[in-house]
Amino acid sequence: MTMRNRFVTVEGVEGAGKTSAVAAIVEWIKTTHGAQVVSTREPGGTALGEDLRSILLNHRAEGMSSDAELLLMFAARAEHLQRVIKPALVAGHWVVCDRFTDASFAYQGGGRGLDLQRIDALAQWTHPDLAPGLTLWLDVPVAIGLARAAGRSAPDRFESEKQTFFDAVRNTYAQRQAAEPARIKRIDAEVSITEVQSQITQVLTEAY
Ligand code: Z5A
Repeated sequence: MTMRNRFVTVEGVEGAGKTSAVAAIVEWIKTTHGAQVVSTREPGGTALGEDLRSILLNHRAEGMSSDAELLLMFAARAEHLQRVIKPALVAGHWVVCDRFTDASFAYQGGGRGLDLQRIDALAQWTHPDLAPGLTLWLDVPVAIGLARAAGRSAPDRFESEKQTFFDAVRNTYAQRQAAEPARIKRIDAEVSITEVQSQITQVLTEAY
């Protein structure tokens, strides 16, 4: 088996539990490998990326075209890769990222219905030489995720989408997991946080 890189990403629909998963992964890396970990997120992770995140998540009276949304996601990603992700990996650190390119396939491809080949072209453009070593897909039925996330704060532009949008997002994650089972590991995220964390630990232990 080829050695995995130290770039770990976490994916899932809204309310899947990515926040506590990222914390558990960071803790596992520090305890098990005693290594430095950069914990980051997309869209975001840089000053420009966080500005783009606000633009992407805030409601806009005139809406946003799906192409503009996709390109802004990849603009944020290009900055993130160059300023944060690649330098950290080159320095031998681990990088744990809350969402990455799989989210563009799931949301802009599955959710918005954009051509997956066009998304792949952008992925090849921005990171032809880098893919996550491991991706943890926290899989939860959409209704449960939405119920967990409800009432946190006023819904942003994505959170205001309908259940059918998130069903398409979830289906796309499932297709990607089926196509790349060695990289993308499904975690049953419907169970308690403790049980989710023990699955995560098991996957990490097997992978690294
Ligand atoms: N997006 C995109 O479209 N294309 C892209 O390329 C990228 C992103 C990179 C922002 O992402 C939006 O950007 C996102 C997709 C889009 N929009 N949506 N939806 P984000 O990841 O920052 O935003 P988010 O998906 O809204 O994150 P989230 O709702 O915070 O999800 P989460 O991190 O998975 O949820 P959580 O905060 O960890 O958990 C939610 C609640 O559930 C919380 O109260 C927990 O305590 C609780 N919870 C968690 N796990 C459990 C379990 N196992 N049992 C019971 N309760 C639980």
